[in-house]
Amino acid sequence: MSENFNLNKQDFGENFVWGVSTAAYQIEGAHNIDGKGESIWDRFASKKGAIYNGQHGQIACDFYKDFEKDILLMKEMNISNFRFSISWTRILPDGIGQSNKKGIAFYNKVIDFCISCGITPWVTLYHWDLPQNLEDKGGWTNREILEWFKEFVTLCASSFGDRVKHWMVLNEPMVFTGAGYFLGVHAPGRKGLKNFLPAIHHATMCQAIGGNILRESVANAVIGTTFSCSQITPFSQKRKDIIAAKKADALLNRLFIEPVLGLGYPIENIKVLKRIEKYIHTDDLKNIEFDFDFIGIQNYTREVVKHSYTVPYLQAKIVKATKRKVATTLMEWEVYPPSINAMIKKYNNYKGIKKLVITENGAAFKDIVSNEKVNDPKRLSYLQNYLKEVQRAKKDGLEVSGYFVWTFTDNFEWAEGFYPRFGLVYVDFETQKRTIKSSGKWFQNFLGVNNNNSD
Ligand code: GCO
Repeated sequence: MSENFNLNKQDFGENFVWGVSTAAYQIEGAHNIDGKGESIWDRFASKKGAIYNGQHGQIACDFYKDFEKDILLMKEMNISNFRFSISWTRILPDGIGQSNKKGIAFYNKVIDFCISCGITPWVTLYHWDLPQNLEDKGGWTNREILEWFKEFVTLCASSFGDRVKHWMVLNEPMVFTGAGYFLGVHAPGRKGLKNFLPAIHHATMCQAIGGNILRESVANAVIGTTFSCSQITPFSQKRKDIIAAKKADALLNRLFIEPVLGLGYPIENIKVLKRIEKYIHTDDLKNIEFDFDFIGIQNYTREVVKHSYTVPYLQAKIVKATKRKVATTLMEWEVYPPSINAMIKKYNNYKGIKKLVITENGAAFKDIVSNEKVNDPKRLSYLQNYLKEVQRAKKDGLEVSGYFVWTFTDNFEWAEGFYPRFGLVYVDFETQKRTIKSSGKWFQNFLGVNNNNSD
């Protein structure tokens, strides 16, 4: 178990990639500056009751204005890989058609500044901020998104591909389709299977579409895409709970990766998924496959799952960590380091995956500034214990090539607003002042042992 050995950077190997992850809407602010168009998150955040305390990302961390300050701080903290996303409406205000020079110039400045600081940019194409204009035409439920997405990716590849070599096509399709098009708790706030199923299929198609465009147009591209994943434990050893856990695993962990690998959708485990066939055109299941250079997995917690007659379609429900009385983060997610190890194992078992990178892991806890310091022992031990599990996977000979902390600075945590702070660096959102937390200082020292870069 994690306690039995010390964390040792050397054990991860010289080529292991260390970094931090962010997303455009969560940090940039400048929501309507320099020609940026409206995204579904701009619109959603303006709806009453959608976000905690009526908050929004109009300013967020002000990264748009002050990106140099944060990138310099990254450099100071020995962080050599920076994952960020491109805001679609900053470079294509209506999602399609006329591009916006100022938006493209912004990302060029960010990329060039990273490179001048010795930091490798890792770009996520889509981190949830769909153009509102495209949502008005049906968004992810409209098959035309395949064409819209092509246009967006082509512009990104031609604008940034000469310097950006590390790409991720989508961020967590399960979350943006599930929370955004089934539960309605994230933008665009739509609900039900009739939205969810087409959104799933089109997002899965876009993974491959994006991959193919990057492959054709960016020389020496290292192409990935990312998935949320959590270890699923059945509540009891009763047959019903075991079946419920299998269904949850199929939905939360397998739905988006398996079609890419040519394994199709996990319809056997989730009967209602059969209805997705309505949206599948001839050749789709062939065109949905793509040979990614790496798969990004994002793990925070595990879920305990139990049978339930009342949950439609799945007959399975999550037994909340708070109910189980286990240690949790501010998101009420269980702190459970073995989950990351189990996920590394799980994804290692797929034949078609060449490389795995942990593209997100981290925790929100209550932070208090005192004497210009933020002492955050819970986050520190969370990160250390999860990292030990990554190290253990490495020692066991499993493939895992990198680790990105979610996240660099505290930022806008979607429907939860600014309340959950995930950063290595504290942000005072009134003054935009940054204070490196003790976890951040620890990470800085850990990375400083001997500097390395991405491959
Ligand atoms: C995610 C997102 C992040 C979240 C983080 C914490 O991929 O879910 O990338 O935007 O902020 O996961 O919830």
